[in-house]
Amino acid sequence: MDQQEFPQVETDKEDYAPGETVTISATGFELGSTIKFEIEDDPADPGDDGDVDAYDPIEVTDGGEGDLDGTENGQVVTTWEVPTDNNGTGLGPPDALNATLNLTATGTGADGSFGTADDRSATTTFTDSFPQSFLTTNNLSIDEIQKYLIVGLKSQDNGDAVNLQNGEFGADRDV
Ligand SMILES: [Ca+2]
Ligand SMILES: [Ca+2]
Ligand SMILES: [Ca+2]
Ligand SMILES: [Ca+2]
Repeated sequence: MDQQEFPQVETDKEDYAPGETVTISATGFELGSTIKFEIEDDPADPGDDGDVDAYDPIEVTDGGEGDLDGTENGQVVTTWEVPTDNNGTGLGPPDALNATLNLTATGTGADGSFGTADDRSATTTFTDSFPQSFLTTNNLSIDEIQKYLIVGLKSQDNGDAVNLQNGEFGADRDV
């Protein structure tokens, strides 16, 4: 490795809820290289939908458009939104709900190409849980949690509820 930093990838939190934004940082990669971020459900823990989902890869060049740190420094910062539905249908249990997700960042290395000997990669994991705070602070039952997904808080204590069994939006619901 000579003087180079060891490549690493990390997320800003360990656990997220559906619809949350994951901020991803990859560091210690070759200056100006392109990094591909691949996210998929862990086959051993694919979530409530039962599918091992693989999500669209994200490719960002260090210092290029989409690199949120805006400079060529061997680090790429990007974001990924946790799914709110199943397989893009707009319905059903979110793809990653209660799953463990594996995140792999692969850098092209100095040659600018994937699939060659100087590629380098790093991995990490994170999870997508139903927010525990809903359970504890709102005194909801597990039955209710399994039946409804609260997709957005409109105010301090009110949100839209989706019935996970038929995919319909319910009326505004106190949560
Ligand atoms: Ca950068
Ligand atoms: Ca899944
Ligand atoms: Ca799915
Ligand atoms: Ca390469």
